[in-house]
Amino acid sequence: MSNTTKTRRDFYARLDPGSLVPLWERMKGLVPPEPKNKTQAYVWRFDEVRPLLLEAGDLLTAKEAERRVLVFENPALQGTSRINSTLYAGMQLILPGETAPAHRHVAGALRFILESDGGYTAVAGERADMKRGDLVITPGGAWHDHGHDGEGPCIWIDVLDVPLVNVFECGFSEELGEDQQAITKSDGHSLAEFGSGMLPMTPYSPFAETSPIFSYPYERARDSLLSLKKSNEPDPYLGYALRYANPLDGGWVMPMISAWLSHLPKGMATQPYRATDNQGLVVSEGSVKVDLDGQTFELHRNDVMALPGWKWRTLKASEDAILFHFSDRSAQEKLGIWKEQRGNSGAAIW
Ligand code: 1HN
Repeated sequence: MSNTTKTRRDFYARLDPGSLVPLWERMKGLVPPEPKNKTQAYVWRFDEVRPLLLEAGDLLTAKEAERRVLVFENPALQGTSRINSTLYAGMQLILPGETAPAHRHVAGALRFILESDGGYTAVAGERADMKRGDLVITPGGAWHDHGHDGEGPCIWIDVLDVPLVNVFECGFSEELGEDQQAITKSDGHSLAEFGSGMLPMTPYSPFAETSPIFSYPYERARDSLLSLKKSNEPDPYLGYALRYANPLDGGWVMPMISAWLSHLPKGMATQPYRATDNQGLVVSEGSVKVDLDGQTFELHRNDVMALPGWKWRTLKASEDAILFHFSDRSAQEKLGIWKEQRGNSGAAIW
């Protein structure tokens, strides 16, 4: 060790007891020249996760568990309950006759339904059926419980902004003390009031920054997405894509989580693209090959993938594919820090 190094080390050691550190030893880590995302690209295969989730169904009831979920924990983020750097995601099961009791918390949730015949969720006094492909929103602070009066397992993907809420250390939660909240609105109320291209005469926003629509039915979303093909060319970087929107401001459905659907016709390959948002992907229909910084992943129906931000990616559809995407883009945009690059020809990012 040179004399200078030793003198500096000695100096740093004297700073330590006073809770001081020299910025010049830390600066590059604080403001890296480009994003260094900790998230590992990773795929959870439905064929592997589903049997384990059903086994959990034999082990304990939904009520015992409060929420019977296998958490998608990114292998690079062990112990943090995160699928990527900023979002929580997991796969939930309820069985016929079960209820997941009513509670509420500051974190907001979205659910993408994989398998359901008679499952439903109740949000703020309104019941919404859960059908395959539906997007169901639980705004932060809203009472919610799940139930099932149909047949077979009801399985869905939950995505919550829990890690972001916890960065701010501003989380509250509360149990209602009842299995199910009182239903005060008719089924389909939020969709009728806010989701048919019309809005209430007197403006109001029942859930602050979150969309007032609880359920975006797959049938409608899918029809719209596939109808684009009749008149439009696909976006070369995204394929055919439509995002779930908050009808009150045209923004994303939730303040901290973005969600969109894309369709890649069989054989379509997207051009290199990267963006700073931390993403997740669920294959709703078909199969797709994802190339991420030279690593290839083959995904099939109901498989879930964690995609770190700012890595070059291309997607190729092995067969007609419909994909559900979620990310923290909404939060990044609100904070003014989201960036994307379309094509790796060295376009400026500033
Ligand atoms: C939650 O409330 C649900 O309501 C699912 O279904 C997953 C993960 C962490 C915290 C709250 C649900 C959750 C959760």
